[in-house]
Amino acid sequence: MVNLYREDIKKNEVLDWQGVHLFRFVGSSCSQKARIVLNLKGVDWESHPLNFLKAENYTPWYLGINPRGLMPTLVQDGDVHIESNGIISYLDEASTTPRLIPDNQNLQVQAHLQDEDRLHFDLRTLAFGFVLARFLAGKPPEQASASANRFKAAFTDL
Ligand SMILES: N[C@@H](CCC(=O)N[C@@H](CS)C(=O)NCC(=O)O)C(=O)O
Repeated sequence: MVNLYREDIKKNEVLDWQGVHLFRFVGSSCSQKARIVLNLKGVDWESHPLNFLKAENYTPWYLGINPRGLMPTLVQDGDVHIESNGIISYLDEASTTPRLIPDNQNLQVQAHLQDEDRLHFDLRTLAFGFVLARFLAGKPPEQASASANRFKAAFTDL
């Protein structure tokens, strides 16, 4: 679990937020994991959608909350948590019903989550370096903009 130090949070207003808040992008698998667990656990949470196609995760405002500029970020009663696998493990421990990671399988599950995190990092490199870069940039300007719009439409907030 990565729980940021309060003095590292430059956007101090989130330190006063009450309840559960999730910064997320609709097409982000890491955000989806957190959303699935929040909903399975029946947590009442507030959604803060960010659009990474508009680089909203790299604004000074968001970087002041999550210096890595990645999603998801969970804010609970002013505490800021990053890293999706830490977030889902934390949420599972915070309320015991339903228990999604049984105690007697926790070590194995954490090992699988670590593998998944490493795999995700590799996939991100490939996706950003080859798929998205080609998709959005390697075309004539008019086509690039049409493609970008189609890509954006595919990720229209659900
Ligand atoms: N290890 C991090 C990875 C987070 C991550 O890479 N999130 C992606 C979405 S799945 C993201 O924010 N990408 C935006 C970017 O790389 O600019 C976690 O599990 O939370």
